[in-house]
Parts: sequence; C-alpha cells; structure tokens
Amino acid sequence: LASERFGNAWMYLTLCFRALCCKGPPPPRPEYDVVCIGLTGAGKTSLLSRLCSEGSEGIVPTTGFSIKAVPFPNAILNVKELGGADNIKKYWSRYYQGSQGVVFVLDSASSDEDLEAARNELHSALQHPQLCTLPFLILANHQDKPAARTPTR
Ligand SMILES: Nc1nc2c(ncn2[C@@H]2O[C@H](COP(=O)(O)OP(=O)(O)O)[C@@H](O)[C@H]2O)c(=O)[nH]1
Ligand SMILES: [Mg+2]
Repeated sequence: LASERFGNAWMYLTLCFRALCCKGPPPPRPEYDVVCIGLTGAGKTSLLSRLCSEGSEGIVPTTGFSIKAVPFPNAILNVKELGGADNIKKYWSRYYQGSQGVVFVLDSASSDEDLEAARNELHSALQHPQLCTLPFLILANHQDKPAARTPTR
C-alpha cells in the first residue's frame, strides 16, 4: 500500500512538473517605437503614467525627453515623450528617426492661442517626412474640463 501511494504521488509530481516546465516561456511580445509629442501641459506624461498603471502624483514638466515601456497584452510600446517647452520643440524632429507610430496629445480646454500653437505643431508633425506615413493618434485631452472643445468645435 505504501509503495502504491508513493507511486501515485510520484506520478502526480511528474505531471505537475511537466505542466509547469514543458510549456516553455510565453512567446515574446513584439515591441514598437512610438513618439509622443504635444505642447507642455497637454498631458503626455499623465497619459503614459496612466497606461503604465502608475499614480499621477509628482508629475513635473518633462525637460528633454523620457522613454517609457508601455505594456499591452499583445505588444509593448516603447514611447518616447518629447518635452513640449519652446526651447525643446525645435529639436523634436531629431528624435523622429526610427519611430513606428505617433501620439499627439493636445489640451482641448486651452486658450485659442495655445490651441492654434498646437495646431501648427500638429500640422508640421503630420507633414514631416519621417512621420507622415506612420499610424498617427491625436488625443484631445482634458475632456473633463468645461472649456473642452468637442471634436467638431
Ligand atoms: N483636468 C485634467 N488635468 C490633466 C489632464 N491630463 C493632464 N492633466 C494635468 O495637466 C498637468 C500637465 O500634465 P503633464 O502630463 O505633465 O503634461 P505634459 O507636459 O504634456 O507631459 C498636470 O498637472 C496633470 O495632472 C486631463 O485630462 N484633465
Ligand atoms: Mg511631460
């Protein structure tokens, strides 16, 4: 009886070991390089922090640029956020090389003047030879504010 029990336990352990170890590692998720642009305060860092399930406390204006790996179930996006300050915007295009997608974030509750500035930046990004053929997402952020424009306005 004891040896029968031992045999059953051994078989069970073998099955568990096979189930755990013979599956092999999960297939690697493809990675894509994405550039995230928009004026300062549009909400680029907040968006990326939210997508990475991080808190939004302590977000400070991005000087220069930062890179975040944003995990999705079927892919990982390596998103490069380019700071939106005037002295950094002029260097955006230097960081476009190798991008496979673009996210443009805008503050839809900002002043007409700032919205116009965002429109100009958006248009030059859309026309840039390294970006014009890429998938392009425009995120009209700050939709919770009463002054937010709708897509048609
Ligand atoms: N009310 C509101 N505030 C936001 C939204 N997105 C970002 N913010 C705030 O706007 C400020 C600038 O955000 P940040 O992510 O640093 O903008 P960035 O300069 O584009 O990276 C922060 O205080 C955020 O908490 C939004 O959709 N609604
Ligand atoms: Mg930022």
